[in-house]
Parts: sequence; C-alpha cells; structure tokens
Amino acid sequence: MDDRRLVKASKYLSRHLRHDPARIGIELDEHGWVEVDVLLKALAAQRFRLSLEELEAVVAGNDKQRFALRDGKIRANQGHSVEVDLGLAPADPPQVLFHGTTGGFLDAIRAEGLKPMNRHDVHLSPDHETAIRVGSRRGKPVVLVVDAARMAEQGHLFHRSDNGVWLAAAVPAWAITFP
Ligand code: HQG
Repeated sequence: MDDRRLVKASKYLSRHLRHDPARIGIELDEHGWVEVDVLLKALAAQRFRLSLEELEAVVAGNDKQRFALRDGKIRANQGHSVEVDLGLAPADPPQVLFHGTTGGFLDAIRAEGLKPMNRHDVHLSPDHETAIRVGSRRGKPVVLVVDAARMAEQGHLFHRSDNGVWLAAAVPAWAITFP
C-alpha cells in the first residue's frame, strides 16, 4: 500500500471513528469500538474498499498510532468529538506538558485558558517538538508550556491515551506559560 493511500485511509478512518460514524452507517460502542467486519463492509459500501491486511497496515504503519485493533474490533485512540468513554485510568502527568497552537488563539487562551473546543479534551504533547507539529497544522506554531504538576496538585485529572497524547478537561490560564 503506498503512502498516499495510507494517509487517505487514515483520514477516512479518523473522520468516521472519531466524529461521524453515522455518515457511513456504523455505530461505535460506548468505548468507541466497532467490529472490523462491520467497518470494512461500511467502507466497501462507500466504494472505499480496504482488505483486512490493508486495515492492519494502516493501524500498524500510522505515524501517530491513531487506531487500536483488539479482539476483532477497532477504535480511534483519541481525538473524538462523539461521546465515548475511552476507559483510560487517570495518570500522573510529567512536570510540564506542551500545547501547540497558533497566534490567533492567544488572546482567547490568555483570557479563558485552554478549552477542548470540538473535542472531548484538551490535547497536550509530552514534548516541545510534537507541540510544534500540532501547532503547525494551523499556521505559524506557538508552543505553550503547561504546569501539569501544579494542576495535578490542585486536583485536575490527566489521562494518557494509548498513543501518548495527554488529555485534560481544561487548562486554566494560571497554569500556562506563554512564549
Ligand atoms: C485552540 C491532531 C480559542 C487550540 C493533533 C487548538 C493533536 C482555543 C484549537 C490533536 C482555546 C482546537 C488535537 C480557547 C484551545 N480559545 N482557541 N480558549 N483553547 N484553543 O484540533 O490540540 O492528527 O481540536 O489551541 O496532532 O490542535 O487528528 O486541537 O489550536 O494531537 O490525530 O483551539 O489533533 O491529531 O483544535 O489538536 P483541535 P489540537 P490528529
């Protein structure tokens, strides 16, 4: 499978496993899983024919490990806008985490902190480099440093998705260092 097809399949899966399963007539269970057979049939009905081997290649070869396969089912590891319970246990965050964004959002973030916007959680990166990549999706990247240890002390819960993204319900402005 060439890279272009891999990326196309990854985007297509992200759209339907995170945001819009109904569009292709599938339902996710409460934890975000769908039977692989059901998914492949639904994709085929949309003229997006993937074999099981190709699906496995998309999951294994994904640059960000966006998907998990288990017991004949598949789900997105994070990034949902539909209601799912990923069943992640709260985890102790590192001292600091990073958030990549862009200049146009800074005034709002200074005023109200980081909000999950259309997703379930605010996404935080474990390192500066990853945050630059996340911010670059929207323009010139700006990296915010989040005092995760202080937040945890104050009772904020953190979860770590299976692909290493840290998740928080919100990040108050006091916990953010702006560049
Ligand atoms: C911003 C990709 C105004 C926030 C990435 C961000 C990530 C605010 C945007 C994952 C705000 C939301 C998530 C506030 C936050 N006022 N703007 N109060 N609080 N924002 O896409 O973190 O490729 O929902 O800074 O790599 O950019 O999809 O979140 O710019 O891991 O797997 O609102 O998505 O992964 O944007 O990205 P998003 P994100 P995938």
